[in-house]
Amino acid sequence: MTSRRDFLAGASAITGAVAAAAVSKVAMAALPEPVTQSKPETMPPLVPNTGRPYNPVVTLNGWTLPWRMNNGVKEFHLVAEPVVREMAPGFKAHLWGYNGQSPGPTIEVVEGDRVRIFVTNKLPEHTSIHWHGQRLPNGMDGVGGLTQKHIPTGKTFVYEFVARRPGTFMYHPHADEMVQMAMGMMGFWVTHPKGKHPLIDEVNRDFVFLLSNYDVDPGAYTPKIMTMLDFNLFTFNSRIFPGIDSMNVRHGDKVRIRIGNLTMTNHPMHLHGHEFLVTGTDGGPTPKSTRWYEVTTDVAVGQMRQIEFLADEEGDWAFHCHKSHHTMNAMGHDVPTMIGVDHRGVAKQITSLVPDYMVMGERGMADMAEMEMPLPDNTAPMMSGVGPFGALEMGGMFTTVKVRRDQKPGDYRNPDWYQHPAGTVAYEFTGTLPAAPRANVSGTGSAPARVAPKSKEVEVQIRKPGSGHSTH
Ligand SMILES: [Cu+2]
Repeated sequence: MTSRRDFLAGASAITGAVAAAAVSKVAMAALPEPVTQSKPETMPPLVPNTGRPYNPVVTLNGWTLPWRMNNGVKEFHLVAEPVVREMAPGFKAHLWGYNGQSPGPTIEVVEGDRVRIFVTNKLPEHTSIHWHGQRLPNGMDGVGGLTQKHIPTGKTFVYEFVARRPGTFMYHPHADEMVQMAMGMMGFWVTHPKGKHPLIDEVNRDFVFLLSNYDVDPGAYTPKIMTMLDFNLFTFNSRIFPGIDSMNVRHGDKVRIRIGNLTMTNHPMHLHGHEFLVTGTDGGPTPKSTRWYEVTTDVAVGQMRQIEFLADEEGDWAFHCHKSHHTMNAMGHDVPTMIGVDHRGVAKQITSLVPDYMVMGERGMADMAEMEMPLPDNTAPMMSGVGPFGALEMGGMFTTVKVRRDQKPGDYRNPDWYQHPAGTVAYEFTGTLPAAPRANVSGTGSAPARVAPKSKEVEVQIRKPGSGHSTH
């Protein structure tokens, strides 16, 4: 949770660095001072104080990289380096990133800007940066070995190009990619339109984040880089719920959320309570004739999507990946399904050998969210987060969009939980339940089944939770 003081301290630290970088003429010939940020809180938008004006974005649990103007060129300094990223309170991962954090800082420029980016490599191996989605000279495309020499450890390379196309982009290494992206090297890039654009609307709030995945064993700190598909942490900007900040907006705001996917699988991103339009991809703004309302949009690997909606329903609205395994934290997947299995006999025998033995999953997994199970030193519970009505039973790629009437324009602070008007929350029915009429339990097919001569019907014995006796 971010206090206002943290917010202001963060904002002035960043703008202070910009001001300092804009002074000395001698310094202009040298590298721009690298700016570092290691706090995991969402930093307020970086309002541009030089160059063309624009409406800045907010990076979820991240920040925007300050620049300096040098003879009309926007100069940035990225430092590729090992970082410690707090993925959620109490859980830190040793990643690789840029300028103190994974993902790296967001870069914001304006269509037509000439951009010069100094990239210093402090990693133990060579690297490069590919500017995903940009129109640029081939030699600036950042593919190690193909369009440039790799950046050796300890060296600084310079990329320079004009941001020709407005839109939603990202950056990441194109050198030992499998390892470097599995370690968290990536960042967001937004090129704002230089004036009114027929396909790019002005919005009140503009949030950005990248999807990434990691495989960190409970108790460990470093991701397993050889994992191909079976990741155990699915993140927004290298954070997992409940470590992901909410997106706080004012009732009636037009909201844009930009998402890029650098994981190993697709993520159907789902918003509750509102419909949105997909207004752009990394290919640029979508033509209006191609837009239709959705509540879920799939973001495939290596894709970016920007969605827009009118936040006109008050409340705390879930926003998450719709793959249910992606809203969970570190867990083993080789657990058998135990629903309906009667453990009682086995549990008694095991308890005599392992006194702390706990029966799991007999009634589903919801108990896990409330279980006070001892965890290894450095990990996150599989699902956690406490809401106003109890355990949220969520982890990973989950957060909320909080829509409030009293959220001031430009205020991104986290309001308290939504106060539901009386009579608008689901409630318990306390009358008597009528006996349920039973339909015929046998199904039918489109053609008669050929029944093997000796087969007989098998029905699984289910013990109802808490009922203590077996029933059909
Ligand atoms: Cu997902």
